[in-house]
Amino acid sequence: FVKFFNILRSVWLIVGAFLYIFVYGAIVLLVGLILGKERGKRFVLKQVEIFGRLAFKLLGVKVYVCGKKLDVNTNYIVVSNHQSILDIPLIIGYVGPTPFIAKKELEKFPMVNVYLKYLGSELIDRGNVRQTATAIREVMRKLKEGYHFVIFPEGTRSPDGEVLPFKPRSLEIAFKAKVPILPVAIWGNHLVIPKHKLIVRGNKTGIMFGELVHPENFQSEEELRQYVESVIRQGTKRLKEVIEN
Ligand code: DD9
Repeated sequence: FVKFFNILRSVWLIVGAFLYIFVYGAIVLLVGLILGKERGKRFVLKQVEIFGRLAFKLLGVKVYVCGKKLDVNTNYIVVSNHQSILDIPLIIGYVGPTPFIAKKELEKFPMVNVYLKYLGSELIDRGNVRQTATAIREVMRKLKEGYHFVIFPEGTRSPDGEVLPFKPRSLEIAFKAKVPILPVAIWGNHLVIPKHKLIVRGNKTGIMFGELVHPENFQSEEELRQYVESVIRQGTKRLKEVIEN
């Protein structure tokens, strides 16, 4: 019976995601345009946040939240481990509709790419040094304007959920810009929708917010990166215990 239920949920994932993201997503953008700049933006961002939370409800997945969510007026960079395509809805739903620093390949996903841009995300072409430098400059500029960003420093989704070593220099932007880091640990999304699969399996996931980390307290990007990586690794272990008990 569980298998049959999961097959139904997997079909629902594809149909539901299409209807929500493409059909409702287009309506939301249109209404946003009609409402005008300020009201329109508020409306669209609210809908994005609602989408993030509703995605889990619609898939029948319970989300455990540990730690305190930050006041959105604080300037920070969210650093999170990466397990599944569900990490994006989890973050926009539970941290807020935040721009991402992500790989350029995400541009290939229709409508998702429109929303990523709408949020102010910067997509980085890792093979293109000039484009990367321009994107990083743009991130720095937006940070000064008070934007938040999300970074997945493992650079890819972990197939078994275990935190992969953070890529060298992945926290350089935070280190150089001296912007506080909000460590976010995710555990469970890889069991719900595993990497490279479009099936739905588990029914529990979790997100944990750590304490803000201040880059100026570290001598180098490497020291900062290792510290944040260990905080997030511990966070995933703690979440695993919470979810399993
Ligand atoms: C109201 C539909 C929102 C679809 C959001 C996709 C978000 C990707 C960042």
